Amino acid sequence: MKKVLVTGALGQIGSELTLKMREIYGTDNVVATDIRKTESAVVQSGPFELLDVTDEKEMFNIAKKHEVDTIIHLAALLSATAEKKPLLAWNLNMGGLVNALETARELNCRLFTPSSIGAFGPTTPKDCTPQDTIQRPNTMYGVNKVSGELLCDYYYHKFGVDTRGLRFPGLISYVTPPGGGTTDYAVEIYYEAIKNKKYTSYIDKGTYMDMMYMPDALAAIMGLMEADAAKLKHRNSFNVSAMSFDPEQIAAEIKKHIPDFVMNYEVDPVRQSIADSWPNRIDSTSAKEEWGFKAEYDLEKMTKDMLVKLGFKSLLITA
Ligand code: AKB
Repeated sequence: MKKVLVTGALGQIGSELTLKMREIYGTDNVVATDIRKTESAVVQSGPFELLDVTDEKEMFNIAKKHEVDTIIHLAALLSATAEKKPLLAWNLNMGGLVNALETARELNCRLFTPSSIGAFGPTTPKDCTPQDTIQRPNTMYGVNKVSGELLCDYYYHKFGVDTRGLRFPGLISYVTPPGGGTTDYAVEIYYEAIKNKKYTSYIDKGTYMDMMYMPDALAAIMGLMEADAAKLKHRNSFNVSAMSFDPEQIAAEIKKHIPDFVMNYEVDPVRQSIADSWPNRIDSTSAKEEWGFKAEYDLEKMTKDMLVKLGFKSLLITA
C-alpha cells in the first residue's frame, strides 16, 4: 500500500484507521473521504475529499486525481439501521461497493472492504463457526455482506482485482462511537458505566456475540492488506474474532472496577432477533494460518484500557 483512498473515513473504523495509516504510510499518502465534513483530526491532518460513494464518477475521479493504489471501502450502513431502511441499505451498501470495485478494476487498485459476523444466519453453526460454512442470513445487512463477499471474489477471479476482506465482529472503541449496529451495546455500556454507573441493555442476557477491540481491528486490516497474496487461500472474507461474551459477562468485568455498577435489561426485539441469528463465536483459524492474524486484547485487558481511556480513574486499575 503506497497511496490509499479511504471511504467512510469519518465513521467508527475510518476515523482511527486513517490516522493510524497516516502515521505508517505518511500523511499525504492516505486520502480520506466521507459524505460529510467535520472539524475532526481526519479532516485537519491530511488530504480530505467530500464523496458520496453512490457517485461512481466522483469516486473514480478522486482516486485517479490522487493516483491511489489501494481503496479501503468502509462507507456502509450497519445492521440495525439497514433493517429499518432496507432499500437504502441495498443501494448504499451494494451501490457503493460496486463503484469501489469498478474504480479498483479501472485503476488497478487493491481493495479492502469489511464483511461481518452478520454474513451468517440462523442455519449457520453457532459455535466455532467455520470459515467456510452455511451463509443464509435473514437480515438486509447480512444479504449485503454475503453479496459483497461473493462480488469481491468475482472481481478477483474475473478481473484479477486484488480484493481482501474480514468478517468483523462487534468493534469496541473509545474514539468514535458506532451508529446503528446490533453490537453497539458493548460500546455504550462503558460510557454509561463511567457517567451514570448503570446501563440498560437492549440485548438480553445469555446472548453471545463475537467482539474485538479497535487496535486489534486496525492491525488486522493492515496485516491482511500487507499479506503475501501467494499465501491466501481465502480472500473474501476471513473470520476474525478476539473474544465472545454476553451482556452479563461484560457487566461483571466492569463491576470489577466500578463495584456499584448496575445492569438492567429492556430488550429491543429488532436488535435481539438480529443478534439471535448470528453465531455465538466464530473460528479464526484460517486468518491465523494464512496471514498470521492475532488479537492482543481479551475482555479483561480491553475493559481496563477502555475505562482508563474514557477517563475513569480507579484504584483497582492503577494498583
Ligand atoms: C453491527 O452490529 O451491525 C456491526 C457488525 C457486527 O457488523 N457491528
